Amino acid sequence: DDAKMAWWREAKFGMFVHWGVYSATGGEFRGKMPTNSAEWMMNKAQIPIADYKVENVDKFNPTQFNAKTFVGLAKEAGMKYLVITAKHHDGFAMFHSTSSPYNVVDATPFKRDVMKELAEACQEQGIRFGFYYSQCQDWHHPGGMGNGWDKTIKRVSFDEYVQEKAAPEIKQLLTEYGPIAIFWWDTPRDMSKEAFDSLHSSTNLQPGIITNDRLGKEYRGDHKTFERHIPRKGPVGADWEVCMPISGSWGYKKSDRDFKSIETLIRNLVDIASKGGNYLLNVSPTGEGTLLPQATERLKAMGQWMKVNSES
Ligand code: FUL
Repeated sequence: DDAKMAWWREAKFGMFVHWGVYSATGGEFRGKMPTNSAEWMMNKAQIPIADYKVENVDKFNPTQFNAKTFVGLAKEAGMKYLVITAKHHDGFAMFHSTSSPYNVVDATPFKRDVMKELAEACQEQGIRFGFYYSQCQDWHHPGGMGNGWDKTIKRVSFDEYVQEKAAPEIKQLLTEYGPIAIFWWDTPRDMSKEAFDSLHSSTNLQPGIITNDRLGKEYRGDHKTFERHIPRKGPVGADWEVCMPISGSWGYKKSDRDFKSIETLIRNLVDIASKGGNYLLNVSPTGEGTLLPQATERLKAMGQWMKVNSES
């Protein structure tokens, strides 16, 4: 659909944000760093739900977070859209979910709906706003996929999870947060036709919304997602996007030393844009709610480079 894709094709550059209760400890669990990508720590360290609550949910209090400043930085970097983890695989909702109390407002000391704050700041500053939502994996709900380690869970069916949590949360995200430009599915698995239909049909609640290709095999969405790597050639006749963390981890990881150089980041952007794709560059707010100076510095430098090179 050319008309609806027009702004996205033009945009070229967007901000991806992985932020969740895993950020509170920077991917560390009781002094150990179980994983390369912090948002996977609950799974990699096989953390029981009860311990994750004590170590991460109860400690999530990002008092330095300021949505306006945050979005301002994306804008300064030359980014045109922002996609953020409304719920990652750990099952924790970073918005005020009305279907599960396992959310940032009801379960953390912070009690602020950070998705609402970001939605508003994006609207004010002219940045298109989108949600990432892990529709299949949910390591908290007893019917969600992926948690095979917590034996205290009394399992229920996946369809129950969809009906009780995923479907209503997605619906809420698409109706209570203003204009939503993008819905970004992740880690597709097989689901019943009913489950697919109920999730997929929700996206009609936002006219013109753009989705990626990770809902399920049969659903191609509006654009292809490449993860962490740039294809040698862009796929013919398809819209596509490369998502990539600015450092090594998607979620904030303490002592992450894998920040890409400014030169690499600018080359990546040029490489992708020249092949017809978009660059969705991920940043990782800390447990305080701010970015590390390494990230801020790089975003500003990219914005500066673009400014200089677009003035004739
Ligand atoms: C992956 C996820 O498992 C990662 O944690 C991350 O969100 C990445 C963008 O997609 O498949």
